Formats: sequence, C-alpha cells, structure tokens
Amino acid sequence: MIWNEPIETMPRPDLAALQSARLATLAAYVYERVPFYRKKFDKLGLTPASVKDLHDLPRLPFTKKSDLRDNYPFGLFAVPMDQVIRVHASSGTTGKPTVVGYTRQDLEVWAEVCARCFGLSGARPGDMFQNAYGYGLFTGGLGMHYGAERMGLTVIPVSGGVTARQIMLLQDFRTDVMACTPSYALALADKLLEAGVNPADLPVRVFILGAEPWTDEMRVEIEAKLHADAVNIYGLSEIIGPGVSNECVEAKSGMHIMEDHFLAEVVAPDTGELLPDGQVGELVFTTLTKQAIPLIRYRTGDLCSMTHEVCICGRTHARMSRILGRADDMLIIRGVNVFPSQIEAALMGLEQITPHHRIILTREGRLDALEVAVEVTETFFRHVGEEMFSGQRQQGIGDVQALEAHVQQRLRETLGLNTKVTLLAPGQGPRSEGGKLQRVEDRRLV
Ligand code: DLL
Repeated sequence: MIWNEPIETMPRPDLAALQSARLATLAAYVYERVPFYRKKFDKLGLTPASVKDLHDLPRLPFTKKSDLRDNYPFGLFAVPMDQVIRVHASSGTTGKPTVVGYTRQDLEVWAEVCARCFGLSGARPGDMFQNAYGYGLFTGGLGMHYGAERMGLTVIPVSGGVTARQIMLLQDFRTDVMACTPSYALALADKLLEAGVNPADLPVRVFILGAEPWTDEMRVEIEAKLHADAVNIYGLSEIIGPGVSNECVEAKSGMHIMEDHFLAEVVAPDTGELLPDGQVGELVFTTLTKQAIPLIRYRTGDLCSMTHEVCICGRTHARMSRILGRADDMLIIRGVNVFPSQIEAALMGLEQITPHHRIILTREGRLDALEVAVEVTETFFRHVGEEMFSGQRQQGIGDVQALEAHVQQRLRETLGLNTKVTLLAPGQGPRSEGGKLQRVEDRRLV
C-alpha cells in the first residue's frame, strides 16, 4: 500500500517546487536561529534571501559529523530546550555520541516517514509487528514504533536480542512483520533451526532490515532461510533516524527517499562535486522540515548511487542504492581500497561456509595483512571431524586445506589481495546480539 499517495506519487516538477520552497524557508530559519550556520553563511557571503530554489543548493556549505561533535551536546539546536520533547543519540565507537533532538512536529514527521516505510515494505494496518530494533537512545526502536502505530499495526515492542523470546513471540503472537538488523535476521534464522522451528510454518511475511550494511547475496540467504521477503531500510540519527528511505517490496531495487523531507545529493567524497545518477559517491542530506536540529548538506559518510528512473511501484521519489561502504571505514590494505561489503559478497554463495565472519587487519613487518575468519557449516564440520578445529589436524586435513584455498582464491579474485583464511567451528563466528554487528578488527595501530 502507498501510505501517502499524493506525496509519494507526486509528479517530479511539483516535488521540485515543494523542495525549492522548503529550502528557501530553511535557509532563513537556520540563519536566524543557529549561530553555527549564520557564521558559515556570512563567511561565504551568502544571505538567506539569496537562497531561492534548488539551483542554489550547491552554494550552501556542507555540515560534517565533527560539527555535531564540536557542538556537543545541544549546540546546533535551533529551538529552545522547552520545545525539544525527545533526544536520541548514536553510539560513537569512540568518544562522545552524536546527540539529536526532536520537537513535537519533528516526531510527527518521523512517524509519517516510518509509516511510509511500512507501506513500502508491504505491511498493512492490522498486521502484527515485532519490533526487534533496540529501544533507547538508538533511534531504531522508537522510530519504527511510532511509524507502526501511525499505520495501525499492532506493535510488539520487544526490542533487540534475547532470541528465545523473539522466537516465542514469532510463534505465539503470529507476527506478520518483523524489523531488526540484517545480521540479527541471520542469527535468528540459525536459532530457529536449532530450536526445531521451521520458518516456513511462521506467518511472518516480511523482514524490514537496516541500520548496518548488507548485500544482495545476504538477502538471498535471509529470504531463503526465513521464507519471507527482506527489504532494506535506511536512516541515520542526524537526519531523523530510520525512515529516510526504504525499498518497495515490489521492486526491491533501491530505497525510495522521502524527498519531500530529506533532500538528497550524491557527491564525490574528495571534491564535494555533485555526481550524476548511477555514479557512486557520498550521500549528502539536507533536512527540509526539521525544527529541532535542521542540517544543511550533511555528509553522511555513506557511499551509494542514486536513480531517478520511474519505479514499477508507482512512486516518483528517487531511489538510492544499497550502502556500498563508508567514505571513512573503507579499509586501505597495502594501498588497495577494500570495503567489508566486498568481502561479505565474496563469501556468500560458498557452500561449506556460513555468512558469519570476522575481518582482522594486522601488520606483518611493514606490510598490512588481511585475515578473514569464517565459520564453516555444520555439515562440513561433521564431515572433517571436530579434531580439525581443536588443533589436532589428522583426518579431513585435505578438505580443510582445500576449502581454505578455495575461499582464499575467491577473495583474491574479488579484492585483488592475498588473504589469510581461518576456518572457524560452528558457533565461533561473530553474531549480532540484537544490535549492529562489528565485524572489523583493525589491529594495525595497536
Ligand atoms: O542506524 C537508524 C536506523 C535504525 C536505520 C533502524 C535503519 C533501521 P545511526 O545509529 O545513527 O542510525 O546509524 C546510521 O548506519 O549512516 C549508515 O552508515 C548505517 N546504516 C543505516 N541503515 C543502513 C542500511 C540508524 N540500510 C548509520 N544499509 C548510517 C547500510 C545503514 N547501512
């Protein structure tokens, strides 16, 4: 179902006119209320009145994550705190988190865009919705929660983790729609099998997966294992949380961006120059309607491409590709640019191994070394015998070496790099415990 048909199928010229008007209002709003932006505008010789329509966008300054950090916690807020009725924060792996705030109207917009995401994913009013995104400072749980209520789903606010409980609810509450991270969906699939539950017997139709990168290969695996559709949802706290974009279940080919609220650009990460449709670059957003913390040309660090091609679902809003990597977590190994998603794609589809893997970077002498530790399947494990993995390599050694060599070759073909491959026994690979999974261990600097 298309949740907001007039907006989501709006002819492009009308949408551009709406965006232009909102952009002009935004420029005046931030100039007036946020000293950080006033200074930036003044420095560039920009007056709010000179920002009239979308053509003026490239003249506006970029905002970076460090700008939010430098103004921690509330320095970029455009309204007094008594109008901010909620805050969230994204967990920085290092240092302080990035803090964002919402006015009552911001929360309305957020529920609206998340309701659209449910529509895009094929959810319908009356569906039972199991929300396994974390509730708390993380935006996933509460963002999806209010979107689901807006559409009229029955929300099960279970939050992330505690897989046995998730399985019980899936069975007993007859969940139709579930949301979680893609790595958790895989972990759940394994646990369902272990528990002797056949996913084909569960009524769940669709999994709405996001908050971390995944691949098409992973979708194939998740859909096969869970007997349901898996659609991609994207968002970031700085822009609103989940609900910035979502795939339509009809095409599953790129995520429709809620362009009436979030103006998207793809730029070259080094020069900041605008890139045409189809070219991969850094995704940049301008919030067109946010009150509490409006952001102009925010550099997400996420790499993707965009298309304005007409979609079979009838929506006119542009689509962004999967996130193909991060401008800043691209690994540079012996001078070669490597994205963790490439490693994942190379590992998928190999019969004797599972998707559970860890990427370890070390330094051997002066050279970077890349190790991929990946878990084998139960079948392979039983075939070669447990001793293989307890250091007493006796039987099955030929098979283990052959598999290691095969994985190595696959990685060499994809990455153009020699990799050390370590096989792990079932259960030894990293698994999501409900939230985002950290796969990469960079030990080069320690
Ligand atoms: O992860 C919001 C969210 C919650 C999105 C639930 C989807 C579902 P942050 O914690 O601020 O917000 O992290 C934002 O996560 O810049 C991307 O790098 C990454 N990310 C989010 N969704 C996807 C996705 C939430 N579908 C950061 N694919 C973003 C790849 C994603 N990466």
